[in-house]
Amino acid sequence: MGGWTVTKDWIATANRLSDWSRANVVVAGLGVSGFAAADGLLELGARVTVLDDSHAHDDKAELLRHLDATVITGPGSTARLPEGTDLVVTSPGWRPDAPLLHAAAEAGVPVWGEVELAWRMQQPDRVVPWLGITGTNGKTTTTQMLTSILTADGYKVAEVGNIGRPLVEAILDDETYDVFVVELSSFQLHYVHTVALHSAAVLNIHEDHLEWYDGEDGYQRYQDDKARIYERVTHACVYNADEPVTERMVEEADVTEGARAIGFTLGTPARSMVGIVDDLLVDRAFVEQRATSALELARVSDVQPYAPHNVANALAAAALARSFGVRPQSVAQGLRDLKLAGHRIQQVAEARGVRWIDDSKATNPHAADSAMTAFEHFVWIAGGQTKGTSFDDLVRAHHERMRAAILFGVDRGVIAEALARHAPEVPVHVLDSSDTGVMTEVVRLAGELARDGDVVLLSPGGASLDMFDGYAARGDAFTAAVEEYLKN
Ligand code: UMA
Repeated sequence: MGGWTVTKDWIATANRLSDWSRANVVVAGLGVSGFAAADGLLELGARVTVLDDSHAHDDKAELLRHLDATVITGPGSTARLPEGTDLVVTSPGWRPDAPLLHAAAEAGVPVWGEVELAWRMQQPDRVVPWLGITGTNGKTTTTQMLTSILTADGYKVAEVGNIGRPLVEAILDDETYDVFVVELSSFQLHYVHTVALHSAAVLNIHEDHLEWYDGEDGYQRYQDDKARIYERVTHACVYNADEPVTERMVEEADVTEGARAIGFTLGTPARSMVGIVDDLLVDRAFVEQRATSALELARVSDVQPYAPHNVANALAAAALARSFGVRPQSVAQGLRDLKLAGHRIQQVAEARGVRWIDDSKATNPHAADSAMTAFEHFVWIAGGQTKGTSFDDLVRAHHERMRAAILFGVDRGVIAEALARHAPEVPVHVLDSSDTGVMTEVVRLAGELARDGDVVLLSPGGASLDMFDGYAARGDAFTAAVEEYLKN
């Protein structure tokens, strides 16, 4: 046996063909991405130690132990970095100042995310192009739109990343894919170093996740992480022409030579953009004579559910698809075929002149803003974990059409204060119970407050984990309560 050791240079270029047998790799977290990362590293032949502060995933721990990983779980397990660690692969939810990651940084040990690991793990003879999407809101919808468009064009697509399926899992899959559609969160992008996407889009940038990005420069660091998606892009950097900050990100990115900047806009597109002309989505970026011609991609009415922000999402998806060579008619087909997952401005009932809308997926004020823009008069149901965000702009923009507000969940006070400041005329009902059954009371109150022609809008503006297992569970609780209420 040769006497070589794992060096930083080795890690900087390590890939699937490298000899991983001497690499001591710590996987931080045993959630969805941690499990996939550990599985992938074991497949590479690395010496794997997995650490997690909770016992929540002890079933997975057992599985990995059978595959020869060392797994330590429970409180205190992640307090220090094991001696001799060459590389840490972290889960996205871990902040860089978590003691383990801080210790790695102090010791000069590289920290990758699961996305970076997946990039290195690709088969050199079947490298699959990645089309990436980030932004504060609309990531999941746009990811689904793009998947549907590519599928309509005949491609075999893996939909991966923040949307729920780890990239490493798709890399290890026996199936071969033509293309990966990757939803990327700012957390994931923070821990990416060499990934070079075929094309990438930043949809929009608004305050979110200030619990991860705390401190005075937190919002700037959030934006900086989002901008990392454009680094090394080989074909197209898609930006939101209606949000100049995203264009600046492209200008400042170190892209691969030949990569183009492509804008999307809800207005008439200039050259090298996609946008709207009359009631059509048109392409002035991927056409032969860009100076003069515009190519029809779809009708605005092909976008579902219809709302201006969804048309913007569709344009971004179309730009990414076109950068990959998708035929124009497949854009319309893909948008029409799309069946969006629930809880996004989803009508769950209409009775006695009132429409009941579940927008539980709105976990920050900007997402709630999109929903409110779509309705004339509404009773607003809000609450949950507000993550340090401000509701002032949201309330200022919409209070005149707000019939009443019903607040619940851990940060109800934050929203109540914004309403008191900017909308003292709006009746506000604050429910203090933290029992999930509070939804019954929320719906009963909303039913009493709504007038003929109103919408009752659950668009919480906060995350759901204070009371529910996720935004879907919160939306389901709402729907169940509405159905029960309407029976009476
Ligand atoms: N843990 C510790 N110590 C810490 C922090 C966490 O031990 O200091 C452990 C936890 O006990 C837990 C594990 O780490 O067992 C959790 O890791 P994680 O929070 O990174 O979650 P995963 O299960 O790996 O899921 C992640 C994404 N989660 C987050 O970014 C918070 C999922 O996005 C993603 O679908 C999945 O990887 C696959 O890529 C979810 C999400 O909420 C949907 N994303 C945020 C959003 O969309 O707003 C960014």
